[in-house]
Amino acid sequence: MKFNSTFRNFGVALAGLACVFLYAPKGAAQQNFSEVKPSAQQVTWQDMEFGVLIHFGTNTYLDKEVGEGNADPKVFNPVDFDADQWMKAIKASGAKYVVLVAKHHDGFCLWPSDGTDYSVKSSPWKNGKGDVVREVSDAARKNGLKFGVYLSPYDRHDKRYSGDPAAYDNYYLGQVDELAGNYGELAEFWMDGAGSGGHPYDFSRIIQELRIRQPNTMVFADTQLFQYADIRWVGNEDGNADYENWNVVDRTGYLRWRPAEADTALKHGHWFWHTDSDSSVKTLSELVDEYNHTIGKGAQLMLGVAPDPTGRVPEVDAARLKEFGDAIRKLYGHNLVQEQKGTGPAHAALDGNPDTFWSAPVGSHSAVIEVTFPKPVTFDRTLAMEWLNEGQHVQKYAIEVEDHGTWKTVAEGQAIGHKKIDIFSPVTAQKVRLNLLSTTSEAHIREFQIFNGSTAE
Ligand code: FUL
Repeated sequence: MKFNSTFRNFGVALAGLACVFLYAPKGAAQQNFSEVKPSAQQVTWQDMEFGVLIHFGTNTYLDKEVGEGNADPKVFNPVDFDADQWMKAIKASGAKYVVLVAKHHDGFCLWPSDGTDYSVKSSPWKNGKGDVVREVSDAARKNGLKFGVYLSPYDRHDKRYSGDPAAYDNYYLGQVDELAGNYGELAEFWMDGAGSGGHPYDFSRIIQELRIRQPNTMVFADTQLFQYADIRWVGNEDGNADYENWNVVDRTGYLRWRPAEADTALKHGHWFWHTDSDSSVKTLSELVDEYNHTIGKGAQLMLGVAPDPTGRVPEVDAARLKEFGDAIRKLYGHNLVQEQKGTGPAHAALDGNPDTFWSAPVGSHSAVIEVTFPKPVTFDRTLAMEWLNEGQHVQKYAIEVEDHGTWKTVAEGQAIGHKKIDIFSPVTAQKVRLNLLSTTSEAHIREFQIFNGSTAE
């Protein structure tokens, strides 16, 4: 079931302007789109590229997507709960971190929160002594995955939510303290309030508290959180950043670096497990397309995984996650620049190492990265990455191949950003180039890679 995700309202102007644009809200210093830079935390987060969002709770037992908040906690009883099995299944997909829905809109808490009894402590699971957040955070780190939480501000169970918003803020703040204080470093903190448009929250106090405990966490935003969040919603739940993806956006009058996150479920149309879950899993080719249209468009992919009522990731899902990880490793694991010994003067962009970058001459507004192979190679896609620490500078580029002495364009675009994958009909050439046609200042390119997906698929 699709639940009012449009609430996250994407009505904020994208700041992808193909020119240097001076911007100044009344009384503020002028801002320049091309000079806004990411924080160190945002750079680290963007490098993770791929996370998994886990939905599990009383909904899992009641065939529901969004509970009304009146489910009996006694229904929650995962008799075969195995967080390690979840993490192994997720790790195989290539994800770098997990975000656990610690409380969804139904208000049921997966940890023994002090502020309510509506939690695992009122369930028969482990005689009320269990803590899903503890087990998942431990298992994630043990399996080399970073950990984060989703704590829904919208709460359909707690009476204070509609009866006394200020008291509810205190309750919510207490939960932020528990999650931010007791489960180690949180890579991301989702405050997704889908369905609570218009409810007054004291977000400035809540965020201030969160930042004290978790200074490096990345806050995922809702419209009411534009001022505070570090990340923006991509605008749909279809696994598709279907526009030129600029990292700098207008946040109610101020330009900010707000990278896009594209959340989409492994299942068609639902985040929680349902009785028909085995048949709704996305196909491998749908998932690969989603990868290309999210990570391949410089956005973070946040894929939804739903453990079943026994407390395990279903075998069908685990198998698809592994197939997906294998397919991506195969598709993007054979960079022809390395394998076929392509060379060119922009060595640091051609070395297969995203930790090094090549810079165009200082002050330049265009540049070319050329690769020459010892003999012609066939390929159908390229991957480019900008070094973003100093901002996003490429504003127009083309992928070109040499054909009997003339350069022919096989793909073109505007934004490169963190990563850009361009896919086209297979072409055979000995010389290939990334032609940076327009850059706001000198370009910094981490990688230019070339692949033949037609043999990998
Ligand atoms: C949405 C929620 O309403 C869905 O239930 C789900 O949690 C998704 C990830 O975010 O806004």
